[in-house]
Order: sequence, then C-alpha cells, then structure tokens
Amino acid sequence: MTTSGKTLKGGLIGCGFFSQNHLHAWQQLEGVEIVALCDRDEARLKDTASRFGIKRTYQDAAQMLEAEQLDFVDIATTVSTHRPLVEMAAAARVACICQKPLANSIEDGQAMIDACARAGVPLMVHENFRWQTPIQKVREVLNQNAIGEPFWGRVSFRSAFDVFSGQPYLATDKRFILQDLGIHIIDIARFLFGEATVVSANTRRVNPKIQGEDVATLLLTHATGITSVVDCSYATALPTELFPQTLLEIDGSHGSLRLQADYQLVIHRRGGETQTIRCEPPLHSWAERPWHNIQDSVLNIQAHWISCLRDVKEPQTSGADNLRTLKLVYAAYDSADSLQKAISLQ
Ligand code: NAD
Ligand code: 89V
Repeated sequence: MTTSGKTLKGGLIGCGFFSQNHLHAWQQLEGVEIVALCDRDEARLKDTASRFGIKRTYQDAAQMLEAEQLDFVDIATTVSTHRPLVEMAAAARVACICQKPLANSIEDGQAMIDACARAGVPLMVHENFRWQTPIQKVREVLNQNAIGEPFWGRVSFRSAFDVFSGQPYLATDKRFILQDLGIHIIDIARFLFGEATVVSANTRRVNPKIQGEDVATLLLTHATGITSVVDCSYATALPTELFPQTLLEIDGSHGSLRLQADYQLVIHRRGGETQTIRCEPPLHSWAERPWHNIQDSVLNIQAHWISCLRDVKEPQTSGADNLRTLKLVYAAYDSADSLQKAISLQ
C-alpha cells in the first residue's frame, strides 16, 4: 500500500460510547480524514455524523466498504462483532484497526490475523494504554538504564469508578475486569517487562450487582527474568479516586522507580539520588478529566497507526502482538478456575 503524501481516508464502524474519542483524535491529526461512518443504530449514526460533520453514513458495514474507497476502517464496536467486521474489511483489502478485546476466543483472534495476512493488509488492535504519556515516559526511563536491570515489577489499577453507567454491557458480561481492563494492564506488563512465560491468577466478584469478576491478581514470570504482579480492581474505594491511573513499581539492579498517584514519577538511584518527574498527560481541547489520560493515548496510538501506514511498518500492537496479551487473559482465567494453577505460555 503506498500512501505517502496523500490524505488517508478512513471509515469508522460503531458510533457508540468510546468511538467519540477516536473521532476527536482523528480530527486533531494531520493527513487523515474519516470520510464515512457506520452504525446499525440510525439515531446514533445521525447524531455522531452531525456532531463531527461527516456526510456519508451507512447502517451496513458491507455497503460502506462497497461504496467507499477507504485506506482503512476503524472498528469501534463491542467484541462479538470484531471477527466478522475484520474479515469483511480484509476481504475488501482494507487495512483494519480493531478495538480491544481483539476477539472472544484465541481461535477467532487467529482467524482475524490470518484473514488480514492473506489479504496483505495490516491489522492493529486499538490497545491504547501503553500509549499513555506516563507509561511511555517509564519505557523511556527504563531504556536509558536509569535503574539498571529491572528484576521485579507491579502494574496496578485500583478504583471504584462507576464504569457501568457509560458502558452498561460491563455489568452483564459473564467475564468483566480481566477481559475489559486487565487486558490493558497485562499489555503494559508485556510492554515494560517483555513476554510472560508463566501466569497464575485469582479473581473474585465484590460488587453483587454485576455478573463478572471485578478484582483480579496475577503473578507473571517474564522471559527477561523479571517477576511481575498485575493487580486490578473496580471494587476499591480509596480516599482519592484515581481512575483511570495505572500505578507502577519497578525495582532494578541500580535503583527503583515508582509511578505514583497524579502522575508523579519517582526515580531513585542506589546511593541516594532521587528525582521526581511530573508526567501529567496533556488535556486536549476535546478531552475531559479524569479521562484525559486515556483520551491522549487514543491520539497517540492513532498517530502511530498513520505513521505505520505511511512507512509500511508493523504497528506495535498488531493483531499478532495483541494475541499474546489475549492469551495471557485466557490463561489467567484458566488459572483462577483451577486454584491459581501456574499456566505456561510456551
Ligand atoms: P457501545 O456499545 O457504546 O458502542 C458500540 C456501537 O457499535 C453501537 O452504537 C452499536 O450500534 C454499534 N455496532 C455494533 N455492531 C455493529 C455492526 N455490525 N455494524 C455497525 N455498527 C455496529 O460500545 P463502547 O463502549 O463504545 O465499546 C466499543 C469497544 O471499545 C469495546 O470493544 C470496548 O471494549 C472498547 N473500549 C475501549 C476503551 C479503551 O480505552 N481502549 C474504552 C472503552 C471501550
Ligand atoms: O478501556 C476500557 O475498555 C474501559 C475502561 C478504561 C473504562 O475500563 O472499559
């Protein structure tokens, strides 16, 4: 696909809760335009089209793909439609962004990757948490060897924020926190510590009004030799609500690093030197607190997609890469179902 210079044309499928962030971010980025929208729900489609000034609308994704000359589709529907929509776009030889979770099973995820590979089009999973400004800063600090060789880490997300009012399906799905939020936190662990080879986990439901688990704790062994703890909770009422901040603790051979509340990054060198860096994400004109950290990461991942399309590079969170995160999610559920049995990913 040669795209250098021209404005890239995208079509967005699924005009629901989260897609509004995608659309704001696309409007902020140079060299890209969402020329068509698709949603089965006519009212949502019209409302989104008028708010973002997008003229061409479709209630059927197949019709949109047939009628439009698109460089890519941005699929922002919920998980059950991901496989059919990605396969449809691949059959039309259109590059795909697909929201997380990639799929409802490893088999479906693999089929989506294979369909895109056969069609020769890239597939990127919209796994945005690693693109958050503070997480990118921590990656940079580790790359600079500021704390030496990391040997232990904790990636932690604890909150009592009401996610169910914006995303009601989260209260009724049989599986909740690992599949929806843990998937991001596990991906951050992979991003910072490398591939995980063994996982054990436990989960529980605290909130009686929901169907799935809202607390999960994982112990991971990484091929790099790092041990990490990934913990997430939507049942944790703190004196100050931190949603949607991910906190980090990383211990290295020459020091330690802590990403603390309110985006304070503390880097300590063995022997005494301690530095505190503030990594507050930018508040874009369309963004609002406390979501601005996530909203900024949407802009960052979409900018990455544009640069990958232009330079014909594989996106960081390609389908194949993200399938490894999905495999960890399923392995964690399997472990939790079998008394925290350690599951090997090799
Ligand atoms: P939603 O239910 O609010 O919106 C989905 C929209 O897709 C609906 O308007 C629905 O009518 C439409 N749709 C479904 N199937 C369709 C089809 N075949 N053709 C056309 N339209 C179709 O869902 P949401 O809360 O916006 O979540 C969407 C996805 O985004 C989910 O996979 C969710 O996990 C993910 N999400 C990601 C983040 C993040 O930070 N990365 C945050 C929230 C949600
Ligand atoms: O990222 C997500 O999918 C969201 C949230 C951050 C609220 O968990 O559901």
